[in-house]
Amino acid sequence: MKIVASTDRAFVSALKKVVSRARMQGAAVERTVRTLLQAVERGGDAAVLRYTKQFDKVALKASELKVTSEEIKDAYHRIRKDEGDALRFAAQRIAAFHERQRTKTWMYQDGEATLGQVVTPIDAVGLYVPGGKAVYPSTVLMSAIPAKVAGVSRIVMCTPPQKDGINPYLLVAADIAGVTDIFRVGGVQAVGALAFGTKSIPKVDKIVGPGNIYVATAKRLLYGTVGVDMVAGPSELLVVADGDAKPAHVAADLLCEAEHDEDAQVWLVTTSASLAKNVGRLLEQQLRGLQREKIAAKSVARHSVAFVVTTMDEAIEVANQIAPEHLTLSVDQPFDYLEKIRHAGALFLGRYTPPSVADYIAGPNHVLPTGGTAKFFSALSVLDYLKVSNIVHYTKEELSKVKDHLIRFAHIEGFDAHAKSAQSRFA
Ligand code: HSO
Repeated sequence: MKIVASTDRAFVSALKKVVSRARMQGAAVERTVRTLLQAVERGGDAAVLRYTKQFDKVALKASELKVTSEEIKDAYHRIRKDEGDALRFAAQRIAAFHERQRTKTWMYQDGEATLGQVVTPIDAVGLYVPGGKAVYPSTVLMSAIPAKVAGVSRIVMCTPPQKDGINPYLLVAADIAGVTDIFRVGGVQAVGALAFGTKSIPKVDKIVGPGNIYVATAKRLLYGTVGVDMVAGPSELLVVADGDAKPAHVAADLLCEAEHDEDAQVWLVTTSASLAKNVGRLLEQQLRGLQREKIAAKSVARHSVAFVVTTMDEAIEVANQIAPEHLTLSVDQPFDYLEKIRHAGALFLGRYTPPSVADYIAGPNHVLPTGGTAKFFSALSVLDYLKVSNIVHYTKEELSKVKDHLIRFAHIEGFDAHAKSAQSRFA
């Protein structure tokens, strides 16, 4: 791990590099994705099947795209009971947390009118579930349960076909979470099918979920045709730690995110130079023997940085500039700093909150903004699956009281018809 102190000349440029870390983009990728989306829009199932054969090397018929209820039942037999219990425990925690996010319909009468907002769920959503280097049943729960809590009636999941069938944990998680339809289709063809609809795959109103650069680009290009959630990139963790933090715990936490992806980014900001040194040493030690050692080692070698600063306020300023996906605050009184932290997808407070507890079983959502987008995006939530319609009601007396302002405003904009729509009621 590279260590830079705020007294070093290299500090500013090292921090700048992290702050302006690359977001997923690319003109060539965009051209390819546009072509594929157009083909799916025009060709429907035939195009989906053609690309599934070309990219996933799996030849399917249209009738095989949908996962059957027998396959889902069978998945329960392919996992152990204690594993099923862990999925159910997580699901119940996630549901309980997200229940609290539900917003309500409200109305008020202020003597001038009756006004309010009616909250309704989106009718149909599509969840994209990647099937590549790692499978994430936890992400199925995190994406589907808030939709269920919001009251979405059709929750469609798409995941790439695998030669040996779909991972049973994904199917069980989808079933527990209340997913209504599962299709074995991935990549741009899945995103296109969900956006446009095909004979076999229903059109949805919003597409949610992480994916590779092609999937992310497809979602970005379809923004407006359908709703999309945030564009999430490789995982990130920033640990802010004082000198009393345990280096072994900090190193272990950093590896939680590093093991996701070679492009995952982990950083430490600390007031203790010796902590930084020890964490660097332990990272190398703890890496050894991990199942995903190669991936974690590449992530650490390529991206990890420890910033050594002089005060906790400085540490938090660095954190706010980085706006990380995950921020761990390893200090004794973490709540004292809460007001100062402005940009982070999720905050893990204190010495006993490893990122992994929130990845799986704490309850809050782990689909979080990355790449510094925590400055304007939020964690996935029930609100992503709801929409709001404004309510306006005037009686004759109420309208009569305010109509002159309305008419004047309409004339300011040169809109006669607007003025007359109010005047005509009093002619
Ligand atoms: N850290 C990931 C979520 C995850 N971790 C799933 C393990 N499985 C992004 O928040």
